[in-house]
Parts: sequence; structure tokens; C-alpha cells
Amino acid sequence: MQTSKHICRTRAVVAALISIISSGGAALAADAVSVSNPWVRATVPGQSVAGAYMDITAKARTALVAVESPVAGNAELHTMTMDGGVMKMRPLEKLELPANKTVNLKPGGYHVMLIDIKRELKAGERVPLTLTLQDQKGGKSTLQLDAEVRAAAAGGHMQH
Ligand SMILES: [Cu+2]
Repeated sequence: MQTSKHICRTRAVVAALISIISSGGAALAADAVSVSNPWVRATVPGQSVAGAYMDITAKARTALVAVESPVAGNAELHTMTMDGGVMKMRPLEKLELPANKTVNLKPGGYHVMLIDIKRELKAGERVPLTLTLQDQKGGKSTLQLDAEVRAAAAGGHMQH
């Protein structure tokens, strides 16, 4: 299966980066977190926002507090809620990651909104994302990953 190969390679990259970041020795929030299947929706010329999605599993309670990418001027954490029968997006200050429970960021649910995208994101390319994670004592650390750009079917994510 094509996707499983992709996931394995991503895990290997994430593991390598974690070992570099955590070489200081102290327990960091990023050590407790693994990310699989990160992807970003492809854009068309002139489109300035795109959703980024992934599955995040934390071994200890952690929170995702910020996301950055060099391809976007800004990024926000969003949730989708029903409001009078209409799906609406709402910014989240942080996304709680309970221990040992995978949190799925996916179209129609939690997602990262890349905002002020500087160029077209083409299917098949890879986009770096930096996640800032916060542990229960407030300590922050970062996790870097490469997300694959995918041309997913339209309609899964509303425009802002
Ligand atoms: Cu959004």
C-alpha cells in the first residue's frame, strides 16, 4: 500500500529529529509525541489558505500550542463546530493531547490552518511544519516534520 510506506518514512524522519532536539537530556514534551500521516491540501494559484492534517499520539498529556511553516505567513489551530446547522471554524488557543489517545486532525474536524500562503502548494511536494508542544509544567519544545501535499477532493474544508 502506497500510504503505509509514506507513513513509515515520515516516522523515521520524526524519530531522527526528536533525537536531535532532545539531546540536551531533559524530558521534553516533543519526546512524548509521535505524528503520523501528516499532509497538507494542495492549493490552486491565488489560494492563500490550506488545511494541514495529521494523527498525533502523546505518551503523556501534552498540548499542541503553535504550528509554523516556511510556506505560510501564519498558522492557526482550528476546530469545526455546528452552529445552527452550519459548520463553522473556530480558532483554538491550543489542542489538548491526552495521554495514549490518538488525536486525528482531519477535514471536517480539528485542523491546522495555514494562512497567508506564499506560493502554490502542488500535490506530491513536501512542506515542512514545526509543531510547538507544551508539557504539563509549561515547558515547550518543538517537533519538525515534512507533510506531503495531496490533492484531496474539494468540499472537505470550507474557505475562510
Ligand atoms: Cu480552518
